[in-house]
Amino acid sequence: ARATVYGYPRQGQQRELKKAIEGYWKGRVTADALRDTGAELRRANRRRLAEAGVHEVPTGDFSFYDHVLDTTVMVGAIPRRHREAVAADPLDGYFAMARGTQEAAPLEMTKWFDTNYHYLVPELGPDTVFTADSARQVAELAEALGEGLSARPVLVGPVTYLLLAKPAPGVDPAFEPLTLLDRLLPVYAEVLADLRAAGAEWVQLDEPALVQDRTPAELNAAARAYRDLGGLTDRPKLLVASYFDRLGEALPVLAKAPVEGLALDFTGPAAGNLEALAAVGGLPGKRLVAGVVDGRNIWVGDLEKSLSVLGTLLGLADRVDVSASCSLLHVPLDAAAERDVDPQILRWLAFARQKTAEIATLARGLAQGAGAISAELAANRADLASRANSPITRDPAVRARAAAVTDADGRRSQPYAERAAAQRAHLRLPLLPTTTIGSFPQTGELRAARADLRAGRVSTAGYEERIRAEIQEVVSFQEKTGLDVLVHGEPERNDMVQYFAEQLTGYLATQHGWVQSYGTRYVRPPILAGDISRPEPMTVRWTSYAQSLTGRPVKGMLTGPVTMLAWSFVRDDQPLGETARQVALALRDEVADLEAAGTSVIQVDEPALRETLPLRAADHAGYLAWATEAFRLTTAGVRPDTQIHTHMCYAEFGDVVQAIDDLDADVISLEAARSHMQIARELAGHGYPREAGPGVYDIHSPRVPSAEEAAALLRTGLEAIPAERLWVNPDCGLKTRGWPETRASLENLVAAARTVREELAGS
Ligand code: THG
Ligand code: ZN
Repeated sequence: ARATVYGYPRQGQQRELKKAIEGYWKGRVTADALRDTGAELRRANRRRLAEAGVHEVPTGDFSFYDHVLDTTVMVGAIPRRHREAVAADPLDGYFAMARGTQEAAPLEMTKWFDTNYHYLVPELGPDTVFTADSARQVAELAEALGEGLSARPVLVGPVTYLLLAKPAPGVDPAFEPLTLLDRLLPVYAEVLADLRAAGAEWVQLDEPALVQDRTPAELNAAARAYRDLGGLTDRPKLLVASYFDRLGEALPVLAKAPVEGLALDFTGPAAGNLEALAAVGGLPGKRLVAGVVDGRNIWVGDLEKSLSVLGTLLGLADRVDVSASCSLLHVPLDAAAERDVDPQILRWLAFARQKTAEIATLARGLAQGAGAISAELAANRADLASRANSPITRDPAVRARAAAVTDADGRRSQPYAERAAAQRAHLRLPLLPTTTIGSFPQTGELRAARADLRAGRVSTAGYEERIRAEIQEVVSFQEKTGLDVLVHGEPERNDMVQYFAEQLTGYLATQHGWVQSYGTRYVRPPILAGDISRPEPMTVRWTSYAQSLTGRPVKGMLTGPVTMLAWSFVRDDQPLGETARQVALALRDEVADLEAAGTSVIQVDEPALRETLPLRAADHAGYLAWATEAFRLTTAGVRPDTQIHTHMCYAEFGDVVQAIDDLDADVISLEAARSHMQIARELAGHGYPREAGPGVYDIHSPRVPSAEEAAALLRTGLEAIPAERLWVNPDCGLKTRGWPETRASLENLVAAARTVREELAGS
């Protein structure tokens, strides 16, 4: 058995890649220097992998921005508006597609399946002409072969590429990119021939789109694709890889295809692949690459359990190799770099480097028997026992409280209609009340103040003085502008998850645990390591301070339990719902403290509610049940006259409208400006009974909407939602905006509300 992986983190231990690329954009780094940095990072990764005992290293997984964009280049599907730039300078043209230029908009970005990585969406149409450009893949293979390594190029497969694409601008929105398959396959054939000529024995084609629910036509397309590619004579051996979930009805399709190997995920929701594989009679005559090490979470795996799965698989294929469930792109580089993590806890953690070692150990155990890895198995057993028996993962008080939760804890004390009347009497807001989503511009000075605090250049008292001054400014601006429900502006918060994670017991922060979010942007997801409790209030001080400055209501601002989980590494030793419940109970106490401190409006943001939806429809109900329970547990303990808000963005919500309804929040604000209030119509169509604020100001660009434009969107909103239940707000928080456009936009937003109120009064 051999050890292999499908991909490795690209950034380097000090995020050298980010620095080089952003330096190149600023003109401080030459193209040659950037290419050298890339080559050096690839060489270092290959060396790491080989030293850890990986027998077959991946190539082509590296990227200066995104591997789907690299595939777009490989198949020549450059959008028309970028062709000139790409022809003039391929590197600058590549970044132009990723980031846009004055003249040409970038490709749209969206989530890579249910990970927190974002890819650039290919734009295709009936006129798309594909042409093969295998240069990058060939060159990166040559680098590895030149070092005497056994290497396997990794490509996004043709079916997944087309299923991830969307109709190009100007193309009929009903156009289905998959209809281009027959045109795309010859291009893949050419790339495969080039890679064979360059010395590839195997090529991996990634088809994660096949783990989603697929129509018979889509499954037929997959069958055709691999019949055609398998039937080529001038090609390397083909390994078709799937990950993130079980293959389901696509498993028999791929098992029958004339390819030499399949790579399957056997972790988490994909564990069902084991039984399904036995049910189709295994993969006689084929190579199976078994993803038994969780490639997207950060826990040390159970080696004995994995070895037993591998043993079962031995009987189901011609040859079994060992890998992670997916590319290691989705985990940080090296747990050993964490200096501030309790050494006890550090033993529970495996980042990319540690996972690679696990894979190599398992391959050795599979090839030579468990006896050959007895020392590793013993150490692993001790690490797992340390985690299972630690007071960190077993806090009796937290467990007792979670076990005592009843349905009543998740129910408001009065039905919506009654509480709405109580809230109206208590808050006395005008028709079409105006508000913002929570954050105000995070200026360079604020970030510098935080850096100064961390570095000890400023005292805590000095820092807090600075935060209070900022809150004062934000509150006075909102009063002057005439907003109705104010916010404190969140100047004290870095990231909306990290801020809370730092204050909750059981949560762990990392120093170097960067994971690519998109392009040169990274996040450092905190780790839900133990049972969660809240030693003291987290936000009350700042909200109360803001409230002390004004007679208007100030909204309390919290990040909801589902988003806390979605943007963290989660526990794998208990169901997600249980972790969500613990987080919810901690947040419930914060809600109670805010209310007790005189906060009448409390917003609990859940931007990740939609994006966390499982890949398979069969799993949706189970997810939505714990997700809504956690939100309700967070919010339902308040008085009837306390108004609960929530906010969602980043997604189309059409398929979770019922879940949004089930949250039973009094008011929801949603991203809507770019889709011209589509969500307002969807809520109305569903019969949504509560208040809503579909955004009338698109905060994703510095453009200032005119008052007339915002008023027009409001009038559109009024066609779906009656005035008594319509709020006026931007699409999302203002953290990334500058002050000048924020000022002008909010003034226009308030003017629009006033205009439409007058129209309503006069009609
Ligand atoms: N917080 C967390 N996860 C997220 C988002 C978030 N996932 C989804 C989405 N939002 C991702 N969006 C971004 C936006 C900006 C950046 C990263 C992800 C970013 N990162 C800085 C960088 O790489 O330079 C580093 C920021 C830092 O210092 O922490 O700009 O809002 N948790
Ligand atoms: Zn938002």
